[in-house]
Order: sequence, then structure tokens, then C-alpha cells
Amino acid sequence: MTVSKNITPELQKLLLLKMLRIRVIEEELARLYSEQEMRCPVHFCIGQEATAVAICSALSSNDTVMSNHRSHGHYLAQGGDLKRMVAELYGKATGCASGKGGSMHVLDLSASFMGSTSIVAGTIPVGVGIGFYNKLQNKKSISVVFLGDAATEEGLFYESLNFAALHKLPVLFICENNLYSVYSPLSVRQPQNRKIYELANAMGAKSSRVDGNDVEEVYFAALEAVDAIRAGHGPYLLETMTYRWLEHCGPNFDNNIGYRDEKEFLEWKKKDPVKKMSAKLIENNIISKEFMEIERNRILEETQEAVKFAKESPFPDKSELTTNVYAK
Ligand SMILES: Cc1ncc(C[n+]2csc(CCOP(=O)(O)OP(=O)(O)O)c2C)c(N)n1
Ligand SMILES: [Mg+2]
Repeated sequence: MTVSKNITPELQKLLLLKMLRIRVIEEELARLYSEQEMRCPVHFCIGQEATAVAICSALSSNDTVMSNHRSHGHYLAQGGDLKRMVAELYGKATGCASGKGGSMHVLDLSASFMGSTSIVAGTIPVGVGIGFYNKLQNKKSISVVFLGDAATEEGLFYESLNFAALHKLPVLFICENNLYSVYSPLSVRQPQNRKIYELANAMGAKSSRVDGNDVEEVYFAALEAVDAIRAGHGPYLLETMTYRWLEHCGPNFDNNIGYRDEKEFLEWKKKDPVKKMSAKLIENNIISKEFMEIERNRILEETQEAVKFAKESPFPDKSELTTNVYAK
């Protein structure tokens, strides 16, 4: 079925605001990172906000999301609690993983955000497991799993996709292809001309590829995918082409170290998903330039409140050291 590509100005504005919120929150966290009070590694998604926002906006409230090490955008787009996320980054007891997980282990079950892990491809089988549960229970819910391009080089990806295709599970795989795994471009990791999304076809799943920096394009593609999955066609893999702006891990820019060149970075910066959408909405008189500034300041205040909450929260008590952990 082809979904309608009509979109209301209200929804366009909402998509923009959700992207702007992730951008401003992450920019502020990146600024504060050098204070060294956040003691966990942090993988920022600045430049990649459109995919998270578009996908989560196309879901129903009972659909679930699993994420990876680059988790903040997915968590926030799915409605995860900001204060608890920031407190987690600061290692505090009020954090969403009680201060024991850090940036790569955020979760908010009340928002159907089931978790994230640092192990590349590690959450893929978990998401498939949720899909299997949904199918066995005759639930209509879809299990969404966000993964990076490097996760498609892991055995877990193939085993999980195979199992999901075999059982026609309601799982939506989102591969955010930002062209790199840490410092390694796709050209040294996968055969030339391979299209990642086509791998899924070979495994018996539907798939497609879109411009991951165009929030509306990703949104419409997500609606199609969700429609196909709910109609019982089994899993779907959507590949979204995008680019991370900052270093792989941390708050700095690292184009100077030689694994990618400034020219490529600047080309992608021109495709800034937030700028692209705001320019379109300003041109169509849906928002004003002032609107962006007002919203930016509002989100900054919200972030600063969350940081204050995190800083004022206590660290977990020593007696908590061995609770909720695997190894004792
Ligand atoms: C199983 C495993 N292998 C290697 C690593 C080290 N590692 C952490 S992130 C990363 C790159 C992941 O790249 P991708 O999946 O494309 O996501 P991106 O960082 O580009 O968003 C690697 C190799 C890991 N955490 N887990
Ligand atoms: Mg990548």
C-alpha cells in the first residue's frame, strides 16, 4: 500500500521542533562535557536527528524502540524523560539506569524505550525477541531497532534478520548509515557498490533506502514500512543515509586527524536536517525566524534545568553497588 504524502503544517512544525530539541540538548551537553562531571563516553548524534524523529513520530504508543551506543536522539524522540537521561550521564542515582549505565545504557520503559547497549548489534536480537513476543501474544505492536551501518557487519544482524523473516515478525530495523564505523569508512569494510538495504531483501525482508537528513522523506518511508509490517508482511529494513558531525565519541570535531576530509563534512553540513526543515517552513510562512530563536532558548532552559537536577542529585549509595548488575 502506498501511504498518502500529505502532511499538515502542525506536523511539519512538530517534526522540526523535535529535531531542534535533540540538537540543542546535545549541543549543551557537548559544551558541558569538558567540565568532566559526565564520566561516561558519550556518542552525540548531532547531524543525524531526522531519522530518530521521523521514525518515532510514525509509531503508535504501544510500539517499542531499542537503540545502540548513539542513543540520545532515539531516547528523546521516543519521549524518554530528559532529566533522567541527563542524570544518567552524570552517574546519579536519579538516572534512568540508576546511574550505573551512562549514555550508552539509557532506557525509559514508560515511553516504550526498551534500552540501548554499547555492544554493536547487541540490541538487534533483543528487538527481534520483543517482536516474537508481540507475534505470539497477537499484539499489534511493532518492535523498532535502531542500528548503525557497522552493525550490518556482525553475525547477530544476519541471524536476527533471518529469524524475523522466517517468522514474519513485526520488527522495523532502522539502519542509520553515516558512512563510518569509528574511523573506518564503508570502503574498507564492505564491498564497493553494496547497498545495505538490499541485504535485507536477500534475507526475505522488505526494505528501502532514503535520504536520512530529510525528516519528511524518512517519515513517509517509515509510514510505508509500518503499514507493511502491520499488514503482516514481516520485518522491514529502512536504511537512512546520514552523517555524524562530531567525533565518533566525544564532544569535539575530529576532521583534522585524517580519516575523513573537511570537504566531505562541509558537503554534509549543507544538508543539515534542522536547517533544511526550518528554511522550508519559514519559506512557506509556517514559522518565523523568531520562532526558531524562541524555541531554541526554551529548550536550552529546559536542558539547563535537567543539568541542575542531575548535578544536585546524589550518586548511588555504596550499598547499591551490586544491585541490578550481572556480576557480583
Ligand atoms: C561488538 C562490538 N565491536 C566493536 C565495538 C567498538 N565500537 C563501538 S562503536 C563502533 C562503531 C559502530 O559504528 P556504527 O554501527 O556504524 O554506528 P555509528 O557509531 O556510526 O553511529 C565500534 C566498532 C563494540 N562496541 N562492540
Ligand atoms: Mg556508522
